[in-house]
Amino acid sequence: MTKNSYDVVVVGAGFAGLYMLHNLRNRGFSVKVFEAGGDIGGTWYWNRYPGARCDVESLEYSYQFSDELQQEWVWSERYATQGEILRYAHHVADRFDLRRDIQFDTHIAEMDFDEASNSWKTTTSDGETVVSRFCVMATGCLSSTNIPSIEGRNTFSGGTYHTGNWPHTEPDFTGKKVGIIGTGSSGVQSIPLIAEQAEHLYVFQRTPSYAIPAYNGPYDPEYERERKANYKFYREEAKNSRSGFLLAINEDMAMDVSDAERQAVYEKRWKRGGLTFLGAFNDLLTNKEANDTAADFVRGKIHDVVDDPKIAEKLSPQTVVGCKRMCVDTNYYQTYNRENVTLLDVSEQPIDAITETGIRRGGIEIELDELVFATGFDAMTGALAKINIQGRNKTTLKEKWAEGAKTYLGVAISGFPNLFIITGPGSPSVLANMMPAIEHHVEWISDCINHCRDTNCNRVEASNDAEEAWVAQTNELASHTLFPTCNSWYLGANIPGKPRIFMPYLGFQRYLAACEEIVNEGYKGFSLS
Ligand code: NA7
Repeated sequence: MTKNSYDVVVVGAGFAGLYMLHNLRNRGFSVKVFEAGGDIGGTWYWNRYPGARCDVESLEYSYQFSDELQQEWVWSERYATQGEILRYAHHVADRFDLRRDIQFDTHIAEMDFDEASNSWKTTTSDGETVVSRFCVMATGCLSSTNIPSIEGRNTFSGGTYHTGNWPHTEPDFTGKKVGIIGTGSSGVQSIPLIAEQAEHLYVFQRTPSYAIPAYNGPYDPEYERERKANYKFYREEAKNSRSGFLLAINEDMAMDVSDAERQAVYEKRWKRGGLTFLGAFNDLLTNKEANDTAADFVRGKIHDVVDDPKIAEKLSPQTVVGCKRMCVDTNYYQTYNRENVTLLDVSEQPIDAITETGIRRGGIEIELDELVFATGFDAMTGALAKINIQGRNKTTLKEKWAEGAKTYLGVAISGFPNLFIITGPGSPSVLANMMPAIEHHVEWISDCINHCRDTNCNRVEASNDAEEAWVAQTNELASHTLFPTCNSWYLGANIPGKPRIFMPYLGFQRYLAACEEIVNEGYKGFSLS
């Protein structure tokens, strides 16, 4: 084997890439990982904005492949900060000696499949090439930042930031007039902290989000001890759930109980905090009438917190709860009671332009020193689309996905043999708990590569029919829910011109069962040759 030849090339050194490397290396494969960032961590390397935290509880948003690891690591809070999660990633990399196979600060420009040798040639933007039988794309599903093409966006002379590409030297907003565009999870998390620093914060909101209080705080040692003592049980419970984490979904239907009972259930969930609110009733995401009751409840809470009823009204979403990912907040709505915070509704009065000195809206210029884009990502496909990936017959992935992203199981693409994606479109990852989804994909892919080695196969490829059936099933499952009713990034609707296709597969447990069945039936839907 030459120096530039490997069994597997992995692109990305976030949690997916790190575990992929570890798992494949343990099985004796030679692996090379390329990472665009200067260090490990992926999402948690880039998203360093004030208030960045995970919205899944720390004891669940963590690896389970090593019991020693899950026992030894101590999480300080219910919802860990970006910094703590990154420290955890570093601990994992050190513990399993992962860095020696990772090349940092390296963008991948091209990947070409050679049909004669059944191998991939990967080319970096510096022109370095490596050859491998297999490639695994661990490029993340929320990693390609979206900056909207607002007129004059490059003319602003102050500091500009995107929450998903936050500078490593923390900006100081003290005494500054700051504008922030976007009120999704990143906006909701950062707005309260930026408001504490800034002289004045202007929030440009297009669509309000539903936010549920986190009630974050240090873990109770007894709670942590019990969870860790029974980790196996809790992890299994999560795998057997719809979402891959413990939402404690109530089996009752919302409209089958009295109004008073329903309110009491919502109240209890609200006090518990976090995404478990969505588990208040079994049919919240399938029955509009049921969903309306939850929406009314949250709107009522917003009005309770926000002093000015007009601002409360503007902050109150009219969309389906949970249709876009709910935000988990700390003092978000309370922030609008501050005198130094102004909410500007850009659905009512759009931004005309970004200028050298601020933002012009309705002919009036709002002067700003700093401008923050909390405008999200070209989700699930963006990072892959940036690489010129050429499969069989020189077809590029961009061409293949021109009408919408299609995969088989969210891990393989017809026409792109020996290439795997972790948490790709068609996988349940973004509507589930990302960590167990990543671990599952990694293990499934690694098993498949291993199976290929054991059976002397050189090429593994998803069939077009299997892929079409998977896409149809993904959309069919979504069509029985309220998910397709809003302009979410799940549908690609946040990016102008992006083809609309519902990308996440609904149902974590169902997905795991499908993947297992496909293997048991001899990798049904794949050709192994
Ligand atoms: P999101 O959830 O995609 O939020 C992006 C926000 O930016 C959202 O409020 C958008 O409004 C807003 N946006 C985007 N383009 C514009 C323009 N042109 N004008 C005004 N407002 C705009 O991204 P996040 O980073 O907050 O969260 C991503 C995920 O990370 C989240 O789902 C969690 O899983 C963690 P819109 O709703 O499109 O009207």
